Amino acid sequence: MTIRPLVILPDNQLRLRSKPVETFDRALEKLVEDMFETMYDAPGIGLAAIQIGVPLRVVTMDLAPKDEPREPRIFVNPEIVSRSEAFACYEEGCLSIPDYYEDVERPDRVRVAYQDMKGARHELDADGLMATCIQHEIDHLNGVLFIDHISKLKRDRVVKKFVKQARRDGPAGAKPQHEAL
Ligand code: GNR
Ligand code: NI
Repeated sequence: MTIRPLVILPDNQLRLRSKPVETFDRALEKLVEDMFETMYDAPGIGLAAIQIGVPLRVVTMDLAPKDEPREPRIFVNPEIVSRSEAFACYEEGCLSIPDYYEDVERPDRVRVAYQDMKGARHELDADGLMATCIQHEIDHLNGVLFIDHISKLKRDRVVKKFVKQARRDGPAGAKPQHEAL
């Protein structure tokens, strides 16, 4: 198991449409293990594979409160099959847009179809934080970020800030991982 570097705004990988998983093999298990290790380390409540640079339709999630037993969930090829008419507002954040939080409105409840690690099909009704999180993650699989759901003024401001930061940091890999080296 490996903690993998997170893909951060404005990296164009975040705009890719991830491909469906077709083979439920050991490589998929390894990907999911790395996703959980990276997500728990961050820490985050959800992760899409593209956030570690893998353009496959795989999502990990754990909504258990800190200090409670872990409740790891895996969604392979998740799809929203129905949405409530009612909307709810949650303050969202994203591991690919560190330290930025903003209110986002989304359908309050969704029904999600997905596959498990063996390829078996399931459906799940999600509400509350789970509904917010699974919609945020499915957006990632389609190259959509939560800042796409906020005002253009706020979005432009946060993108500009991350573009500047990326210029200061230089191209990824141009620098040793540890400043001391
Ligand atoms: O850790 C995360 N918290 C969060 C809070 C509110 C709404 C969505 C999320 S998902 C986020 C992790 C992440 O970036 N997943 O893609
Ligand atoms: Ni995110």
